[in-house]
Amino acid sequence: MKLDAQTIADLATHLEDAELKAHDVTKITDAHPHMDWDDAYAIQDEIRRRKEGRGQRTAGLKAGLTSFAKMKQMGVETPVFGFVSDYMARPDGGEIKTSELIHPKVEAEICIVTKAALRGPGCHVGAVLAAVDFVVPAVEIIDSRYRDFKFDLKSVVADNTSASRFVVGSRMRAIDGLDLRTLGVVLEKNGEIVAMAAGAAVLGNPLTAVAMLANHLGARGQEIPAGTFVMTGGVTEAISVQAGDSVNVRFQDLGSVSMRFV
Ligand code: 0L1
Ligand code: MG
Repeated sequence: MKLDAQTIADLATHLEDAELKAHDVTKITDAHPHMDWDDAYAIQDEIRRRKEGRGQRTAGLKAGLTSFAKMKQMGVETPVFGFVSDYMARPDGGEIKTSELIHPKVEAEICIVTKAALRGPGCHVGAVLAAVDFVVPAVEIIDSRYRDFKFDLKSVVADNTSASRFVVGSRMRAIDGLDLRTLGVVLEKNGEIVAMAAGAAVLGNPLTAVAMLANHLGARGQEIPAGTFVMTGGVTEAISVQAGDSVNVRFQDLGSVSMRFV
């Protein structure tokens, strides 16, 4: 690690303030060009500790930048990992206040809930298949705290991978009988189709993102506990939204997830 404990704490306050007060900041690597990946995840961990210290429960884990479209959109090749908190959840069909956000975008995500713990190294799709309790659809609303989306990956990791809001669908399905690779997703904004993809867009199989998350945590002496909601990453590029927009995402075999931005 290159940053000391005080700098990590200060940067966590800086980025969480930006999230909670919905104001943008410049990327933190401008002032800390030598920070490394451990520093970036330590800042994210500190943000999580602060939220949990205030009684906000961690509602799930997320993988981001896992689809080819999203990697191309952001010009990156590595997935990143973060978390979502309970206060970020919004009901299916509900409203999302844009006044609480900076420049939101939506992502359609195939998600799972685990029934057994997953721990790397060596976690693979077979182990994930055995540990899936059920599959659910969701839409993640990401909201990078960085001005004009000018960031690099370490800055994004420290900023909890732009996590901001999420909406989980109401239909859950057992994994046997579903092929997540061929599961089609159609994203509509204001009644028009703006993006579509199949699950294979996420690293060939969304479950690969779960295995990568388990291996990432395993390298840090952690695991994905049983009963964890895991978001595997947007299947398409992220779509910008603003007040007045409505979004409806149709997931083959999993129903629809919708929301209105007000
Ligand atoms: O969920 C994600 O794909 C993370 C995205 C992080 C970068 C961004 O804000 O687009
Ligand atoms: Mg996402």
